[in-house]
Amino acid sequence: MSIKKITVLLGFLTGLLTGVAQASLVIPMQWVAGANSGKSAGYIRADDTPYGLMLTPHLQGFSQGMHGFHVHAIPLCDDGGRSAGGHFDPVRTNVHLGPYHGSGHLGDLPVLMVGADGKATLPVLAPRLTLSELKGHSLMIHAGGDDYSKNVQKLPGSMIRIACGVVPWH
Ligand SMILES: [Cu+2]
Ligand SMILES: [Zn+2]
Repeated sequence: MSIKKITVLLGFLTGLLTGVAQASLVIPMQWVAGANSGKSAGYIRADDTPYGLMLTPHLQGFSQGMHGFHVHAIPLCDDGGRSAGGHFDPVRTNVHLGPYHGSGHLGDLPVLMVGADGKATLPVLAPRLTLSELKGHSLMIHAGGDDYSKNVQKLPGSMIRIACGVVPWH
């Protein structure tokens, strides 16, 4: 075997091992609405924990209060976030019930809380999700809140997509 082939093989094996060992991902978030569209809104770190998927936001520039937060199905943020599709729902429940209900969208996450300084730094825990399930989808933040119910559309701004991030496959 040539040195070149061995180098390639070692690189592949190292990649495989780090892929297996990896329990954390950083997802860059971008604005998809308003004057800052396409610019960075910060990032979200995702970690597997014994209690579920922990999402730690490092975000700035948001309005104070509660913001709806979901995993959307498609790993795209174009067209004002519309290309991300609907909430990640692998077993087709077709119902929005929030992060703590076993029979709704798997992509329903706990709301993000934004402080008076416009920053979101409080981690949230999604007990039904793992990092491997998050990969290949997108994270979406909405203008308004989320009540973890079928009536979420009635909340002001709950359907408006303001920040989005594509979750890499690895
Ligand atoms: Cu959403
Ligand atoms: Zn949902």
